[in-house]
Amino acid sequence: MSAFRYTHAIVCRIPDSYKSNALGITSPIDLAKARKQHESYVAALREIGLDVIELPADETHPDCVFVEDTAVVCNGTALITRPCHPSREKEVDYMRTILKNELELPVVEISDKSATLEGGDVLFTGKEFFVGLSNRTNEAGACALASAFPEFPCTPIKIDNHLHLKSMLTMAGPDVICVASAPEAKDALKRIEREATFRYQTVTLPDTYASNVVFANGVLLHRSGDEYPESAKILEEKLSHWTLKGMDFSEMEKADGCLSCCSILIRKTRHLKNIM
Ligand code: CIR
Repeated sequence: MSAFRYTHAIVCRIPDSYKSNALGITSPIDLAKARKQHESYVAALREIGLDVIELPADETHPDCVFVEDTAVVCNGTALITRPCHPSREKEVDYMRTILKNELELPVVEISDKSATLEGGDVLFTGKEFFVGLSNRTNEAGACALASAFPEFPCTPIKIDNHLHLKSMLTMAGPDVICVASAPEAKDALKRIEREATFRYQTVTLPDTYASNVVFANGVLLHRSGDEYPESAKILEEKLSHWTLKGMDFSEMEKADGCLSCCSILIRKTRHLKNIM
């Protein structure tokens, strides 16, 4: 079964505090527009067949909409991360409860107190992990990821000038990496290609934020042609075998967020218990 087939998604609604207190705001956020864009994103996740768990907005955590950073879920196990920024540290508490109690997933914690790890730095290709060593994720965090998922190769990739590894490259399908054309993204890709256990094709996009896509259940969610026409056109030309769905996400981008940041995708398998 493809690694990109999912049954559930976890998202979190946008609190009022997002408008002024999210980290890294680059220009004024239109909160109503942000919520509309987020609602369309959630609707798109439902359309592709996911059971979406929507967490309530948490005013004490202005960045709580960026759930991806709080846990890495793969192969039926959830690793609770250790976000680097103090204002985000406690976002994991609620996520842990949902993963454990609602989704009944085995949860792994990081015991090394020096470790920092954010989900935005974790790229899972379906066969192996790459983990960005960034301002948010350190080597101890990368080691914690490797020990939580020993069944997959896990390779650290040093990144420069971007928030996370997935701020400049993501999976656009099985074995296809969608990468930005910015020099730092090309450098990161070179490191990936040099160290990878498997081989990948690439699609290069001129717009860095457009390189963050979500591929799930045969559908590619990407930044809309209204926002990034050149990048959308390239995706339409090169990946027309998938169902493509363009999304506006300008108001998340203003706080350095992108499409993948706003969900944790999960494949929950049904176990047959006590059949004897
Ligand atoms: C932050 O700086 O932590 C948030 N404003 C943006 C986090 C984006 N998350 C992600 O790319 N996975």
